[in-house]
This record gives sequence, structure tokens and C-alpha cells, in this order.
Amino acid sequence: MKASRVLGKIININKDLYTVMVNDSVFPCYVRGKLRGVKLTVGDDVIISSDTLTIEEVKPRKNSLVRPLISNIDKLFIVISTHIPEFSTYLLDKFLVLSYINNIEPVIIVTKLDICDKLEKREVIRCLKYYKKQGYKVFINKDIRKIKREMRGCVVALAGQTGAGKSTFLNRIDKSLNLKTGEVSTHLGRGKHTTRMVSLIPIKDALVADTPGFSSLEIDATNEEIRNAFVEFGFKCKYSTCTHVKDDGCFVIERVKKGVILRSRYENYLKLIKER
Ligand SMILES: Nc1nc2c(ncn2[C@@H]2O[C@H](COP(=O)(O)OP(=O)(O)O)[C@@H](O)[C@H]2O)c(=O)[nH]1
Ligand SMILES: [Mg+2]
Ligand SMILES: [Zn+2]
Repeated sequence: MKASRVLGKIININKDLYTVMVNDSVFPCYVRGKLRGVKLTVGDDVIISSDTLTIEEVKPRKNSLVRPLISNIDKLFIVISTHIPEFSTYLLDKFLVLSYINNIEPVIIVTKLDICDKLEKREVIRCLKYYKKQGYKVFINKDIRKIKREMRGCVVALAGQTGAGKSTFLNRIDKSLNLKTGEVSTHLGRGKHTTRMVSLIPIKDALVADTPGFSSLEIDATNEEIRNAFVEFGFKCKYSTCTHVKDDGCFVIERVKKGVILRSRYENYLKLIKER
């Protein structure tokens, strides 16, 4: 007899209709019984009955983002523009902290290097080298082949400002997608909102969330967690509890002064712990 209980993943939610992907098929499902009232999200792994097309059980989540609402993300692709919207190490560091806190592997994807002037480009590349040295994966958006390899078999969420080039990038990954891309408004370097609903799109053998641009993301973490997210601060300081704020022999501050730690990293850290 064919098993009617199968494991799948919610890839879209539209009112009370849940699209659940099982292997390569999709099933339109509803929620009934004891799961009523449980907030399900895109990315949830669920057991469905393939007879009645109802969701019967939800598996524990490995992580969950609130805005956009999505769960079980393997990799956060941080799409960062280097020119309109202006290159922002603050945004980059904020997303890196976010992925650290939520136990999601970050992958930095740089866009618009082609429209940077020489000076800008040199500065951006110098900065990115630093991130690479700390162990982060950094790709330029034209490195399609390498990025595809990075996506294989993963649930990938895209983070980045509106206008950063997320949809353009996905269209390059899969030419049949034809996602709408927006022109960038020059006001404050922000673009128009062109991507709204969060859903997981099967691309090759990955599931990708083309999320709305979000730049005002809030981080739900303690100062200590934020400090730990700055991986290069993680060595014995004068005191093990040092928050690297006071210049009283703090090794981190010393290293910032020597140019070993990127100043913007340190400044962004201070900004992030003050912000709360
Ligand atoms: N020159 C240049 N333009 C880009 C690049 N990536 C995206 N764009 C343009 O930037 C605008 C916003 O891109 P879009 O993909 O809609 O950004 P999204 O809001 O992050 O999805 C569009 O006009 C794209 O054509 C890039 O690498 N270089
Ligand atoms: Mg878009
Ligand atoms: Zn310190």
C-alpha cells in the first residue's frame, strides 16, 4: 500500500493555502485539526497526508527569521551593492551578525562593481579582502558558476537592500525565471519595492527565497552574542569579559589602532551594541 504520510517543505503560503513540495512535486495543502492556530512559515518541514492533502505535523525548526518570515535557512546570501545603493559595511556587518545569531552560513555576494570608479573599486576590494581573510565566502555576482555550486542542495535566503541586485542575480542563475527587476531610485540610494511575497523558488537543485529588500532589520541578540559574531575579536583580551568599549589596554582597540582590525568593523560593532 502506498504510504500517505510524506515529508515535504512549505514553499508558499497564500492565505490558508499551503504549497508543499515533496521531492519534485508540489501539493496544495490545508491545515486541519490540532495544527490550527500553529503559525506555519515558508521553509517549514511538514508531514502531509497525500490522500487528504492536509498538513499533519511540523518538524522542529533549525532557525527562523521574523522579517521576512521564513524558516530552516541553510545559507544567507548577503547581496551587497558597491554603488547605488552605496557600499555599506554597516549593512554587511549587520547581516553577518544576523546570520551568526541564527546559525545560518553567510555568503557575501557583491554587485555593481562594474559601475564603480577606480578609486571606489580599489577601496571596496581592499575591504572585501579583509572579510575573506576572516573566513567569509565572498563572490562577485558575475561568478555564476561558483555561486551555483554554493547553492547546491541548500535553502538559500537573499538579504540586501532594494535595488542591490537580488532579482537580477537570480535571473542570471536561471534564465527562465524572469523575475521583475526594478530601477533604482536615486533618493537615499533606495529602490522601489518590486518584490513582495516571500516564497521559496526551486532553482536548479536549490530552494531560494527572493525576499523583499530589508535594510532596517532588527537583531534579537544580547551584546555578548553580537560581540561573539565579530569573529576576529575572539581572542583573549585583557579581561575575558571585555566588551572592547574602553581604551584601557583592550587588545581589540589596540589592533584597530594598528590597522589589524578594520576600523569600520569596530565602529559597526559599537553602533550595533549601542543601537539597542
Ligand atoms: N551595473 C549593474 N547594474 C546592476 C547590477 N545588478 C543589478 N543591477 C541593476 O540594479 C537595478 C536593481 O536590481 P534588482 O535586481 O531589481 O534589485 P533587487 O531590488 O535587489 O531585486 C536594476 O536596474 C538592475 O539592472 C550589476 O551588477 N551591475
Ligand atoms: Mg527584487
Ligand atoms: Zn577588549
